[in-house]
Amino acid sequence: MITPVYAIALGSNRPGRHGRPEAEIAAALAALGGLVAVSPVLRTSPLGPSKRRFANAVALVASDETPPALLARLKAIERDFGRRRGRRWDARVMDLDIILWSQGAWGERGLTVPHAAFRTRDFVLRPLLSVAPGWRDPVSGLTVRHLAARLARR
Ligand code: PH2
Ligand code: MG
Ligand code: MG
Repeated sequence: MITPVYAIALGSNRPGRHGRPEAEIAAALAALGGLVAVSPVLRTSPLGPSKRRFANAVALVASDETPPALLARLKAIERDFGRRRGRRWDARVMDLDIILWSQGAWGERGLTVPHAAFRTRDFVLRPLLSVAPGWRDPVSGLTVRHLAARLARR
């Protein structure tokens, strides 16, 4: 059987032990493993209360893990990278979010895949567009290309 693929969004706006946010992203990609494709790393303006700019990227990762199992591994990587608990949307060394799963939608155990907000986030859609333009969102029925064009028009 073909291994399922996840689209994972990476974000960093605090330096950590690997260095600047771009270096944190590179180290997190290595920690993820199973890389099928990686977008360029973009510098983006913060959405929300944090004042520091972000480095953002999207990776396609091949994995047999269920969404909750992958989420637990992502949280462990975030902790290992020095992410602190605290205010929601505070500056963070590493944020790893599950955006899409090739097996479709998941909505159990407090985890929603596709990511509930990815359709309106430029810092997710732009890097996602560069690695998976034809991926169809199972909820809206629209491709990433269509979602990105729609957001750019707003
Ligand atoms: N992540 C957030 C909130 N705001 N802004 C940018 N530019 N990039 C992010 O990754 C980001 C954000 C919460 O996870
Ligand atoms: Mg996030
Ligand atoms: Mg997150």
